[in-house]
Amino acid sequence: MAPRGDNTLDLSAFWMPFTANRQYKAAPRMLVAAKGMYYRSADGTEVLDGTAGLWCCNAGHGREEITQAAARQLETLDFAPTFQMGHPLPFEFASRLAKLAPEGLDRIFFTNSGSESVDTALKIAFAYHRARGEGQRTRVIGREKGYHGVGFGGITVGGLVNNRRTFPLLPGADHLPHTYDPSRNAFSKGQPAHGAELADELERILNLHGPETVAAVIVEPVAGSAGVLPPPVGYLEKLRATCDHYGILLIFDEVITGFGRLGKPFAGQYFGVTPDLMTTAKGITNGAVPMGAVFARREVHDTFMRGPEAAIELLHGFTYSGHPVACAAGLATLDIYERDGLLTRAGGLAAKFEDRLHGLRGAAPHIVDIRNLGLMGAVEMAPRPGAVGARGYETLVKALEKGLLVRASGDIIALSPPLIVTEDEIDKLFDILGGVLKTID
Ligand code: PXG
Ligand code: PLP
Repeated sequence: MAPRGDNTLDLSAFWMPFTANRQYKAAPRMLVAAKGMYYRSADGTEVLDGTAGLWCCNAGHGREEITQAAARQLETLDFAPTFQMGHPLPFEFASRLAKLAPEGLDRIFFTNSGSESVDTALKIAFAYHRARGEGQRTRVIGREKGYHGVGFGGITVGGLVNNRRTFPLLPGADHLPHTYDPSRNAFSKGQPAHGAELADELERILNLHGPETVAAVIVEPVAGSAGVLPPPVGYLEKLRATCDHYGILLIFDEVITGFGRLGKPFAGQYFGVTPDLMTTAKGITNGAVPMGAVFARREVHDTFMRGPEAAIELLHGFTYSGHPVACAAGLATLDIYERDGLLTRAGGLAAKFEDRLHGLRGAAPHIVDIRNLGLMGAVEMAPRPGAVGARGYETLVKALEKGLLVRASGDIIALSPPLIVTEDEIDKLFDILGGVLKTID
């Protein structure tokens, strides 16, 4: 597929993120436009977006209100500092977000990405304990198979070995075991029945290190990048109870699950488990402008507000924390989410999505597991002997040829369509994917 429909584009200078650069550049796949549920590729093919971009375009593409709001904001106030200065937009946006947030998480720190949100949340956790006179709490606990972005904090608590092994990490971290257990849970619909006891491992880890040395536990309520792993029934509740018992902050990383993916604004609300800190990004602006946010329980925030009033309470922030254009895009995004009921819409589509997803079982060879919750789903294939990831990659390429964008990570195909998806489009998505999977040898 020729980029831009011609061969004049030089691909060499852009060092692509999380990409096999040489493989890609030898056979580039370019998207050049997007509207609603569809991308258009360079050769003019309409491509159904099965992944909301990279899990971020929850209201679909090219939303006029967001475009207009961002353009107007650029004309009115392109940039203004938020360090010891202010402009109205982040105050307005934070107030709006606070109304959607899980009970009590109404203090909001803006970042520019999920990775920045995660590193910000970890820093808040350390500083919070220090402000309370418990500066010895310097450890953080993540989970195997977790993905928390690519900052040093995020890879330290993350649990995907390939993202970690190359780099030095923060000291003192430890990890809960992952909850992937195909021997008991393969082809579970929704939350798996088995594995709540894996949360008891937290107690063991805390006793190994001394619970008074641990600042925070961070997990994705549903692991996304690892290939959609919903939590076992009762698991998150146990983590919450253990953290409460030892005065440890529980952080939910909702970069993917936030903004309606499970049929509630946030996964904490879906599961009825409220964290102390919540990290978000992606859907906060519908993917249109980079932005992230950390939501803090008010008591965590207020702990910082006790020193001298002239002192900066948290020595942390980004040039673009609360960027006017991002806030304008975010406010317009919330208008759409609320007007069109998108933050709860996944609830009404989840059963149809689940039916069609699990209908792939037996319809194609090599499928060893299927998992889903809300409008998140994954199909896992056994690796081809000696070629881990080949089946996943071939599925991605063939699906694209048939006009469907899916996400391949290893031999797992992940799906997370925009929350505007219709039942007919769900049918189309699975018709195409089913046809492709049949051809994968
Ligand atoms: N936390 C979680 C739970 C994420 O899913 C991040 C942090 C980092 O966000 P940024 O904005 O820094 O990328 C993420 C990002 C995939 C995929 O297909 C997942 C992400 C990003 C790109 C691809 O699995 N998640
Ligand atoms: N590096 C240098 C030299 C800087 O001056 C700054 C910000 O002023 C940064 C990094 C951090 O950039 P940002 O605030 O966009 O994260």
